[in-house]
Amino acid sequence: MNTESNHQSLMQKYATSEVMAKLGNIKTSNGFTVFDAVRSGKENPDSSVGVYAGNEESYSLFASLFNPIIQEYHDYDVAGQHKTDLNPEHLTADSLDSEGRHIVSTRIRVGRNLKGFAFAPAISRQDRRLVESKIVTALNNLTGDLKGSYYPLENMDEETRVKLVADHFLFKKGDRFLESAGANRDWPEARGIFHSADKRFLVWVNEEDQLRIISMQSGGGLQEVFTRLARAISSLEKELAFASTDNLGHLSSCPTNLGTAMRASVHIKLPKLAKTEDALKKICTPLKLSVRGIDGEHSESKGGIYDISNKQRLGISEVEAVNILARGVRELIALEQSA
Ligand code: ADP
Ligand code: CIR
Repeated sequence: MNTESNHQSLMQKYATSEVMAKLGNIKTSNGFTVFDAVRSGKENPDSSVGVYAGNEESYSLFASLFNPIIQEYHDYDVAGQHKTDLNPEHLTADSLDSEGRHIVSTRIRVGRNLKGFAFAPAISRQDRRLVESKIVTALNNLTGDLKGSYYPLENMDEETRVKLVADHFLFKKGDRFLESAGANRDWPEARGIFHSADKRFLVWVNEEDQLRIISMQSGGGLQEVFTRLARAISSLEKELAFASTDNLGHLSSCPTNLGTAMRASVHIKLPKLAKTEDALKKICTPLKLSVRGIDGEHSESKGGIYDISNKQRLGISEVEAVNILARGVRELIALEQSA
C-alpha cells in the first residue's frame, strides 16, 4: 500500500476541476454521478486507481474521467478493438517451475457482470438478489469437475468463513475501498461462493463484481488452470449474458478489470529478489507484472511469498495475459537462481 504523502492515484491525476465541472450535472439512468465514481479515491487517499463505475453507462457518460485512466492503466487506446482468445492450445506456458522450488500455487480469475444490471456500487437490493438467483441457476447446471455447491454468506458460520478466507478461496469482508464505493451495501445479503468439491473451480457471487470466475491449484500448472477456466467460461456463457463492449471488452466496476478482466497469478517464493517489496516491484514493472501480498490486494507478504500477476487486462487477449505472466515468472526465477 502506498501511504506516502506525495502518492497520487489515477483519480487524483485525472479528476481535475475542469473534468468534474463538465461532468458534475450528469446522472446515469440509475442516478449514479461522477461524485459517486470518485468517492472511493477521495475517502482513501492511498488508492492506486480510486474510481468505480456504477453501470455500463458510466463508462460512456463519464468517458472524460474514465478514458484517460483506462488508457494509462492498460496502456491501451480506448478507440481500439479489444480481442479475445481463450484457446489453451495457444498458450506458450507449460511447466513454470518443474522442480517446485518457487511457485506455491497458481490462480486465474476473470470478472463478469450480467448485461442490463447495475454494477456493485449502484445495484439495488432487489436486483442484487435477482442476479444471485440467475447466477446460481447457471452454476447448478455445471457438470463434471466443474460441478459444485453454492454457499451463501448469510448462512455461513464464522469459523467456515474465516478458514475459506485464510485458505485464499473466499473474498475478505469490509474492504474499505469497496465500502466507500458503495459496493458493500446490505452485506452479506446475496453474496456467496460456489465451489467444486476439490476447490479448484470457484465462483464469487456479488462481491466487487457479480461474478469472479476462478480456477486455482497448488504448484505451477498454469496450462491446467487456464484450460479449466476456459471451459468454465464457455459453459457459463451459454446460460448468462455478460456486459461488454467492442472497445472495452468485459465491463467491470473497477476500470482495472476491463477487457479480459483476467488476473493470472502465482504465489511465489523469491527470497533473494524480494529482500523488500519495493525491490521486487522495480524488477516486475518492466515485465508488466503487479506485486501483491499473500492475502490479495492491499495485503502484506508473509513468509517471503508474493502474489505476482499480469497488470494489463484490456487490449490483450486472455492467452497473451497468461503468456505475459509465464514469461515474467520464468525471468524472475532465472534472476533469483543467479542472484
Ligand atoms: P482478485 O484476484 O480477485 O483481484 P485478491 O487480490 O484480493 O482479488 O485475491 C483474492 C484471493 O485470492 C486472496 O486470498 C489471494 O491470496 C488469493 N490468491 C491470489 N492469487 C493466488 C495464487 N496464485 N494462489 C493462491 N491464492 C491466490
Ligand atoms: C485502489 O484504487 O487502490 C482500489 N480501488 C483498487 C484498485 C484496483 N486494483 C489495482 O490497481 N490493480
